[in-house]
Amino acid sequence: MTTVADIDPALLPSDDDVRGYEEHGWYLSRKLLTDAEVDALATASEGFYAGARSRRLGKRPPTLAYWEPSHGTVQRHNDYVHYESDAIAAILRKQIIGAVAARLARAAEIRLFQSTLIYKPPRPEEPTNLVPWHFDRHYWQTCTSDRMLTAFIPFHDCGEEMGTITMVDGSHVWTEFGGDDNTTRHFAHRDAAELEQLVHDNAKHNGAEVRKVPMVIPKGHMSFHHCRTYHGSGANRSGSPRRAISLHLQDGDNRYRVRSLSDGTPVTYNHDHLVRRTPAGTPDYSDPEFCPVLWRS
Ligand SMILES: O=C(O)CCC(=O)C(=O)O
Ligand SMILES: [Fe+2]
Repeated sequence: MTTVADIDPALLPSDDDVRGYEEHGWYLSRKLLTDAEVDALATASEGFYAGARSRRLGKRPPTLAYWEPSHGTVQRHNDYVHYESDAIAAILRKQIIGAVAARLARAAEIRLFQSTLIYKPPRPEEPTNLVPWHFDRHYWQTCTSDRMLTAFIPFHDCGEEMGTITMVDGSHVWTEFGGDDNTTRHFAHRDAAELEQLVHDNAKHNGAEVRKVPMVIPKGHMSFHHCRTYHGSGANRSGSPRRAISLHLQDGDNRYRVRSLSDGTPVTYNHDHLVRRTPAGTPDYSDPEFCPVLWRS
């Protein structure tokens, strides 16, 4: 663990940037990774797709996203890539990423929560490339924290033509309207038109407009979004694959909590099938094997 002294302060969000994040629900970082580090992520991801693993998950939890070559030319999602690839984890654990997140969330500690390797093939008509509007807190209902956040880390310059991640500005402060049991279901299993309507209904309910802001991310930079910020992304109209990692982060205070659907069915997160237990017998979201500390100030 390193300390504030080892961090270049020029790479951290300024006080104004932190206020901007609190107002808008997203933040575009400075250049946090060198070109060599970004290239190493791309190379490691190619190895991963070809089958290389440092270790494998002991079991497949029920809603694991896990692309395999037999799935073909669809959009690829691979959860727990920080667990299965040491080469990728080494870069995701770079101190500055956790330090930036800590400032944005005003947290003393940041732990990794999840990481997903993503690949959007350069196929403009590919329907699975579309990421419908959603916010990540819906998938994390068994978490106590409302301060969790995500870093979206492309492996190249990433702009609109590639179908970059797009934020609905300021939507993280909206009061939710029309939330139901379905919100826990991953966007890949939901109707995009219905989710588009839901975002407009929520804006209206809050007397707000839907302002969509595509994150134009230069190589080595990354965008951060609050766990209640609506976001999504469109087609990859460029001639190259859009490669990225979504690095989901939790503040040090985050813990497991019991949640149930309206019919009483317990909500689970994939971690609940993998992580160690706390002395109270609940899933431990600070299990260092799956949720390592990235930053502590
Ligand atoms: O791949 C994208 O464009 C969106 C990824 C996403 O939903 C996230 O980073 O939370
Ligand atoms: Fe997301």
